[in-house]
Amino acid sequence: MASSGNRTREQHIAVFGGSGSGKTVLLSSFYGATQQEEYKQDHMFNVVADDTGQGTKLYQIYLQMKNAARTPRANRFSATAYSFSIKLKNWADAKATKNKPFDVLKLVWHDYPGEWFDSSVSGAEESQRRIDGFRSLLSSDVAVLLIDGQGLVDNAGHEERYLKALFNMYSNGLSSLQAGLLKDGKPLAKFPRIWVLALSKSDLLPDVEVAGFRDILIEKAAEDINELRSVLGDFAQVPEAMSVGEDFLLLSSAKFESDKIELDKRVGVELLLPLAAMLPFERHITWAKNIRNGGKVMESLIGHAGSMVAAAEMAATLLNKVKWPGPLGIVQSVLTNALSDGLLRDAVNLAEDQLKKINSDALAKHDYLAATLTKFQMDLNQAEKENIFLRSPK
Ligand SMILES: Nc1nc2c(ncn2[C@@H]2O[C@H](COP(=O)(O)OP(=O)(O)OP(=O)(O)O)[C@@H](O)[C@H]2O)c(=O)[nH]1
Ligand SMILES: [Mg+2]
Repeated sequence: MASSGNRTREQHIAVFGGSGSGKTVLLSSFYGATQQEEYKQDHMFNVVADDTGQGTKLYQIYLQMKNAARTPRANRFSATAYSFSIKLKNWADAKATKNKPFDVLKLVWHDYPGEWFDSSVSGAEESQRRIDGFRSLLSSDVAVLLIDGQGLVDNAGHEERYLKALFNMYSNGLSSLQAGLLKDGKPLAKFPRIWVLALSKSDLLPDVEVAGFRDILIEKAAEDINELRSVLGDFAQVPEAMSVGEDFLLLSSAKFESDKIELDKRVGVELLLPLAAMLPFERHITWAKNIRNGGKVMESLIGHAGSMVAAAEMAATLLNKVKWPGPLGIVQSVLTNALSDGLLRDAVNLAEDQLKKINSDALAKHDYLAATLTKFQMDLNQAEKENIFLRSPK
């Protein structure tokens, strides 16, 4: 996450799922779509893979699916991070972004091999490799836990069989890594604090809306989700500042048929960028408010993770209200002022028409950053209306 002095805002997203649950296809579907002309025309930014070789490989997977109905091979024991720059089309127009705390957005996507959860670890070396791989995920802001639609279809009527096994796999897998990840058992300041539950391959369950998906999970696996929440809570400082299993999402990377894969029939894939960019911001403001009211110190969040600073920066960027005090501004005081101003809360509670207005004003001023961020909020709101996304009510 960026702080003052650094013009880049990086959001990390980690995608977890058992082997074959659709992680690699999802990543390729996400990236491949951004490389299409239509996408470039429809958006105020281009998505560019920072590592050209990685980008080429991902795009190849996309094209092979699209043109030859070929699916990717399973990842074997290697966790990989993919870094994408979200390049605003007027990035060269320095005037438009000069008063912004940041002007470059990056999305770092961590693809974690499902096998690491599925199979028990054999040997010290592999165990260490798994811990190292996991450590790189710890910088993520948002974790997406995939629930495989195929698993629900295969266990129709007895979904608990699949769900219990899945959540236990996550809980046990994480528990077993705990000793290796925590130094002297001390909880971490930086840890993914938002764990979204996502139904992958939702095209296999065409009648299930996001609320129905949530209901299946709660009805059949509430205890197991609570257990996972408690395991995750042991990893992080200020565990009150976490949302585990409060947000739900439907995903489908493509429509898979016997002889073709239709990559333009997708659900939820385009939401991952807005989700990674906006959810941490929104949630941190809620936590800050609640934890302050509880008389607790936010310092651990502010000091170590810089998340509140990031939230204040985001609010300033969105609302276009505050003049940012320059690269090495007194972040703490800006933050305090912003909070007492109610500015942060304003920024997350923008009504639809306010959002639209800020969005069109920003566009008129060629402030593509504010326009993009407001569009992200609008996309999330729209997804809620379309019953593919359910945001934590908190
Ligand atoms: N119907 C449907 N099938 C999908 C979808 N995404 C993936 N699949 C199927 O699931 C298979 C596995 O997907 P992958 O993305 O390779 O799975 P993974 O999670 O990366 O698996 P590992 O690499 O082993 O961890 C694909 O080969 C497709 O057949 C989807 O959105 N809808
Ligand atoms: Mg894979």
